[in-house]
Amino acid sequence: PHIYQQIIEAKQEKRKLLAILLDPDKIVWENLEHLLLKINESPATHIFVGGSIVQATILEELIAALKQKTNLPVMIFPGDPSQISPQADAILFLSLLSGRNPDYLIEYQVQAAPILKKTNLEIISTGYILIESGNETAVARVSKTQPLDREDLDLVLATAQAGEMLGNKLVYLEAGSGAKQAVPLDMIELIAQNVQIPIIVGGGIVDLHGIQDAYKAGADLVVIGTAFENNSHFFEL
Ligand code: 1GP
Repeated sequence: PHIYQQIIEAKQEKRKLLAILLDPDKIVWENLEHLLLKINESPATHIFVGGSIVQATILEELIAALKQKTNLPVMIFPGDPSQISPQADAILFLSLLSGRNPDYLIEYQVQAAPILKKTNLEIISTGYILIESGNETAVARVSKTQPLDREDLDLVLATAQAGEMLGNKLVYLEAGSGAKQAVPLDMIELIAQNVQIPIIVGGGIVDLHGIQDAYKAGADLVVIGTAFENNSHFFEL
């Protein structure tokens, strides 16, 4: 379980972590070499791979390229149990705690368990909490769940704490890919002060200030998807 151990150590040493999220469906394959180069030049510490709907062969191809051409840990960030690849290093074993759709709370985890047992993937159970972001995001649409009200700090905190009590190793505060508004900073702060496990924050963060602000509020790992997807020079700005 060394990837999780590294995340814990980074938290203890107050070293902030950064993940680039790659959606296999949005990869422009002609530009793959360039993309890999930019990932290697970036300050990223992790690569997340996943999306709402992903074709299996494309997933395998992308992970193979990442493992060959980068040294960063590749973590699957699955939309459903079809998105499991034994070539990755770890998987965020998500439970969508903000929603009340049993498929995303337990059914998909039951389906995934026997598949995961046949791999050597490091399994990192993650309480996944979708926060309302001013626009409908793919997570809400595909999971058919309501995000939590961005003003209801008490409910978000109770949800994160329930996740921690259930044994989740990470909490992921998610505004959704392409969110209009990122996770509120006071929300990150409150969760950081009241849970012990590391906090991932992502969705709608579009500039370096947004990353710094999330870190300052208490995020341990920030996820950047769309901004890097739209501009491979994003981290040079
Ligand atoms: C989505 O949190 C990630 O799951 C990243 O979102 O694409 O908005 O950066 P963006």
